Amino acid sequence: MAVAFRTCPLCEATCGLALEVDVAAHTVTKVRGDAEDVFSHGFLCPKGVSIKELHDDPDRVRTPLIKQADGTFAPASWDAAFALIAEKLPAVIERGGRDAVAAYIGNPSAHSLAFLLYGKVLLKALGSRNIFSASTVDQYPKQAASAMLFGTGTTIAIPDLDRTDYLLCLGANPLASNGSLMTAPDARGRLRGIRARGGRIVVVDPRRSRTAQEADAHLAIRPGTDALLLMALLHVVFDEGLDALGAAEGRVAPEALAEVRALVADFPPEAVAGPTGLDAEAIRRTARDFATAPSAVAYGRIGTTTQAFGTTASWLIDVLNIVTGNLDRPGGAMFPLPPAGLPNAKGEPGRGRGARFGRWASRVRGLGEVFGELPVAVLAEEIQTPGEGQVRALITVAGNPLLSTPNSDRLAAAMDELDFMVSIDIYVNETTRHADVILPSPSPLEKAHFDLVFQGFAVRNYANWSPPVLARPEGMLDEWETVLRLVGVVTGQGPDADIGAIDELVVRAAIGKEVADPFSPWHGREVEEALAELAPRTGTSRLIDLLLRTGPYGLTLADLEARPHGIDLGALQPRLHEILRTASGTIELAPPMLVADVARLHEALAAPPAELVLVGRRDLRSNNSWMHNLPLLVRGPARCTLHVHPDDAARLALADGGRARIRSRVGELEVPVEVTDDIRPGVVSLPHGWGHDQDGAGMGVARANAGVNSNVLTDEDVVEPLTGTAVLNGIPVVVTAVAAPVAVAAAG
Ligand SMILES: Nc1nc2c(c(=O)[nH]1)N[C@H]1C(S)=C(S)[C@@H](COP(=O)(O)OP(=O)(O)OC[C@H]3O[C@@H](n4cnc5c(=O)[nH]c(N)nc54)[C@H](O)[C@@H]3O)O[C@H]1N2
Ligand SMILES: Nc1nc2c(c(=O)[nH]1)N[C@H]1C(S)=C(S)[C@@H](COP(=O)(O)OP(=O)(O)OC[C@H]3O[C@@H](n4cnc5c(=O)[nH]c(N)nc54)[C@H](O)[C@@H]3O)O[C@H]1N2
Ligand code: SF4
Ligand SMILES: [Mo]
Repeated sequence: MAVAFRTCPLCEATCGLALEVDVAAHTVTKVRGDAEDVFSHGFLCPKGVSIKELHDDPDRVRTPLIKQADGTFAPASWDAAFALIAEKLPAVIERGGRDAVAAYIGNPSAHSLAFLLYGKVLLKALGSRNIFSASTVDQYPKQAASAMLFGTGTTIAIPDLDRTDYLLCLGANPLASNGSLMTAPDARGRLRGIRARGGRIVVVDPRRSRTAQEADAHLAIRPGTDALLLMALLHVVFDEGLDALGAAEGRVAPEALAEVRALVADFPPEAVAGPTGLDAEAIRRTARDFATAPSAVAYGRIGTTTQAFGTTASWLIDVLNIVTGNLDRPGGAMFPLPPAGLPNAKGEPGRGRGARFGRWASRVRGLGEVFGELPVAVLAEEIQTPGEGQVRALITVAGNPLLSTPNSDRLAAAMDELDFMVSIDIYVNETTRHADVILPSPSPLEKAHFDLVFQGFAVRNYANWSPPVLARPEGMLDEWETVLRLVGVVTGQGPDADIGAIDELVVRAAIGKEVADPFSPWHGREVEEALAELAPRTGTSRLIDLLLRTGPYGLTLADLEARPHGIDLGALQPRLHEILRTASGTIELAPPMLVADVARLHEALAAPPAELVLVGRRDLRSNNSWMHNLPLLVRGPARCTLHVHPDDAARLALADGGRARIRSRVGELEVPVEVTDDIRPGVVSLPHGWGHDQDGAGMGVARANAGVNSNVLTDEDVVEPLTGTAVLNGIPVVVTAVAAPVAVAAAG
């Protein structure tokens, strides 16, 4: 039996898989971790194993589907599907202008070569301001803060996990999530490594998460108050003279440092203890330990970004790293150097234009643009509010916004009002059931893979390319071909544009940029000659070859093809001298937008906390909303339960295993209750991505394990003001007991 090696595309950890392939049966028979993978060394999680079930899933969409008059879907040819799209989409643009077509780009697109390389070609061709993505229910606060500090939104300081002596982990649970904005296969092993070499881990989380259970200390913070805690940590660092810029010395303007020092003066531990629910002495001790550790790194994720102070908390995390001398040093927060595509490894080192936000605003609520997108929290109102620029059509790409974005019920109603919707997806699910046309993607085993994004966020520099494990079935388009056919439609070339010609334009433009860039190794070359060097490749592999050749290591795709277990490019190296792209050429330690937001923190000091708030959580065997159709991952006790502290359970008369009604401003749900002291009093937790009981979705296993959709409760009007990112943690809720039914109806 042949064994193929492939990077797992299912989360950010990028583990190497060793797959036993049965070509005749068009499947894999066994999934193991690739022991020789240069980065993951054989690590594998249950999701990686389930890639076989995903490939084999009978519910996975394998042909284009067209919605019939009775609301059901019928299989269709690609030509018929594109003919319908070419009939409907340009007509919407004709009637309502370019902004009338919105696009929503979901999370798996960050793992898809096609969407990474050609997605922006499509969005540019669309020319709509109504571009949305999962990033505004996720990491844009972190990217915005990074862009303000360092100059680009992808210049993210990553924890040097394998060398640090002290990890302060806020609002992240890498033992369940396998790490995010910190690509680190076997996060648990790497965390254990910190303690094994005598280091410390401190977790800040309203729940005693799996990561907190393995830490030296757990600070059970009140949701949404991390920025206050960080201000207090910084207060102690400055107050006790523990500050030292280290590698950042000379790259931070003295006035900016003075400004930060002045800002934190008002936030001594005693002032934040009440609002954060933490002990002032514990805060002081944490600050001292952090600042005096041989190396230390603060790291924050979902719990710090999708909350009321997302951008400000993300900023303060890096400020803490910077003023304790932990930026850009081994064991601290460092900047990866991936083999291809990272903007801070291109162009003139150390200089740039910085980031700009709010170049335009959403039509109805006036929320500002971030990285070329509008916050997805406004999507429903942009569909439902009449007037010029009203959204009348929607394209979704690898996204399930009806389970992922706030106030799902309103968005579902809005989707029903659209004139036309097309989804590129592998399932008929809660979102795509609203589409008029669904265009499938190949299974993950049928397409090439290269982590253009996540190699740039990794705790070690490496390169890895995966060719398709199985050939695409007859007639199935590759994802990039689908995208380019859509480009053809929206640029008026009709349903069967010459995608080879469009691809040629794309690669020529990319080469053109390189030859014009004095800092590119291809500067001054002839376009034709460079193009010939990439032949005979086309599509995604040609563009990756181009990015590798012009990248910092001068690799070629052939080099990677010859190394199926990847190429180790070594531990992270200091890069501060070259990564900055701010207008000043310094680290902008005190960006005006963030300094201004400190006023809100003062208000937060005085605000009375809500009696009961809702937060989310992740479970190792799930992946946002879309892997609940795989038997391997859903078996065992139901996981979509409401975690409630015993004190709250007693107060609210909730019983473990009983049911509760949970209400927010926008919606209500009935949920099973799990009483646990792993959550702090005053906080309840429900995972997102469930609620698979919608008629018209075609996911049998998921339906049998439906759970409830926590985003029925999250509020589209409550966004983090700097990026418009939805506040998904810290939602005020009211929970009441549901009386046990007197007579139990037949189980169904
Ligand atoms: N309350 C709450 N809400 C949250 C979060 C939270 O913590 N709490 N987390 C947020 C975060 S971090 C994220 S990233 C978002 C995710 O939000 P989304 O990206 O909208 O949702 P996913 O659940 O990732 O859905 C992915 C979709 O892509 C499809 N898909 C999978 N693989 C492929 C493929 O190869 N090709 C194509 N074309 N389609 C594919 C799946 O079928 C599914 O429809 O949810 C956010 N929502
Ligand atoms: N198994 C699995 N892995 C995944 C995913 C998945 O759905 N399942 N999703 C992937 C995606 S898209 C992402 S973005 C990453 C996310 O990666 P992580 O951020 O590591 O994911 P979570 O497990 O949601 O951890 C967030 C933690 O924040 C805590 N929290 C909530 N509110 C607050 C708060 O106000 N302050 C603090 N300090 N903590 C708070 C929660 O209790 C939770 O433990 O995971 C990725 N990996
Ligand atoms: S940790 Fe992530 S990348 Fe690794 S096997 Fe699991 S899902 Fe795949
Ligand atoms: Mo995410």
